[in-house]
Amino acid sequence: MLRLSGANVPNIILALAGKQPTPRRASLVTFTDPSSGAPIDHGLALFFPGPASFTGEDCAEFHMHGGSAVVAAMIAALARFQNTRPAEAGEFTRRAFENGKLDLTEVEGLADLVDAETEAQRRQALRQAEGGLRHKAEAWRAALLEAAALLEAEIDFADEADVAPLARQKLAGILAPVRADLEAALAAGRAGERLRDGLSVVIAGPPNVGKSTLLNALARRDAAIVSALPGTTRDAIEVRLDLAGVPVTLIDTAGLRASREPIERIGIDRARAKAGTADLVLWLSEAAAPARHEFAPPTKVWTVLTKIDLHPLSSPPGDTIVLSAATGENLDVLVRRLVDFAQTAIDAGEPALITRERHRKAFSAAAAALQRAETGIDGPVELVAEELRAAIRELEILIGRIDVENVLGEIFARFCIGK
Ligand SMILES: Nc1nc2c(ncn2[C@@H]2O[C@H](COP(=O)(O)OP(=O)(O)OP(=O)(O)O)[C@@H](O)[C@H]2O)c(=O)[nH]1
Ligand SMILES: [Mg+2]
Repeated sequence: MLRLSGANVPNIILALAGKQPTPRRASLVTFTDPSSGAPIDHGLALFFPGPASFTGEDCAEFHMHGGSAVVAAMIAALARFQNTRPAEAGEFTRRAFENGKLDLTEVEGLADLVDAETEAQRRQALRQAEGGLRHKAEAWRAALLEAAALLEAEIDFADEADVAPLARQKLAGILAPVRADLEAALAAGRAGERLRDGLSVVIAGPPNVGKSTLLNALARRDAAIVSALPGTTRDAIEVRLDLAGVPVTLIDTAGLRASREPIERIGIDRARAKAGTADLVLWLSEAAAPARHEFAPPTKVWTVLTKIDLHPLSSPPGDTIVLSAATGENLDVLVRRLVDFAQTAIDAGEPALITRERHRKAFSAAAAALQRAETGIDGPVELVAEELRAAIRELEILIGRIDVENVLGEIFARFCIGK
């Protein structure tokens, strides 16, 4: 499918498809090369007149048979029109943003929807792409603008003594609920960001205990080399898992031991670094030779004893997990606990509003400004007004009304061409 946007679209449809299709209806047409009059293909043409289109401009879609020669002929025909060029990555979405069809949080939601790997990610992204965050932010902004208007009235009528106390009371009644909403979203923790980014679980332990065997068993494929030689794994090996809708990166690492071998030592350093930033470390050692781990809080560590087919344990200590990656015994116990862990990590009670660090910054700066406004509410009116303006400004940065240039490039570059 070829997608077009811009003022030239009606001319191009007419020239290539021979007619102007009814808006938003698929029409069967013969695509023709305007320079030679020769047919290129039969297909469907759709016309979406602006401003009621995705980008807000006139848009078209040409659905053709997907052979590369067909597409090349269509692109060659298009290239002969003036002021027509291939889109850049994310350019359709960028135009939609610039034409006010989407706000910045909806653009981010759309980017996340395109990237979503799991059901839970898809639901979160769709909610945001449909304006879940935008509508809240706009409601807060409207309330704060109303509060600002009350303050303006007070500044204007400063000599009429009865305006002030009433207005201040009303003002506090507007600010407090907005701040409460912002703080509730902040208090929900990083669940939204965690779901967006996924969790990382590192498999660590001494050499030869079955780390790579466990990774392969959980990934259900031979992602890592397994051998009876200690020190087989050097580089960190990552596989993506979908644990009940939560994306999890499972990372197999080099066995930790004192080694003189320079390459192995690099691998061991990497293993420690990965474990240090992981959401969870699975510390593996053999049931026949349990080993202590070396990690300190806040690193979260689960102890796993392996190869219980060789060394059955009747009563494993505490909440130690005992399993055999080779026979699969108790693998289901580990998977259940991992699913619980993943779900707890992303469960904020209700759908998360904050899905990026950028949102978190805006929320906490706005909440802090409102807090200062409330504290000083009986003080000089100009100071209260200043804090209110700061809070409004943060919400406007959030929805992309102001101060967006520095984030736009980064966001749109991550879209693919045609989006
Ligand atoms: N019997 C038995 N053998 C296992 C089990 N898990 C792994 N092994 C064997 O133990 C040896 C080492 O397994 P790996 O998965 O390569 O161990 P590793 O911890 O990744 O080792 P390094 O990468 O060297 O640190 C291989 O011969 C595996 O077949 C198990 O649960 N039971
Ligand atoms: Mg290994």
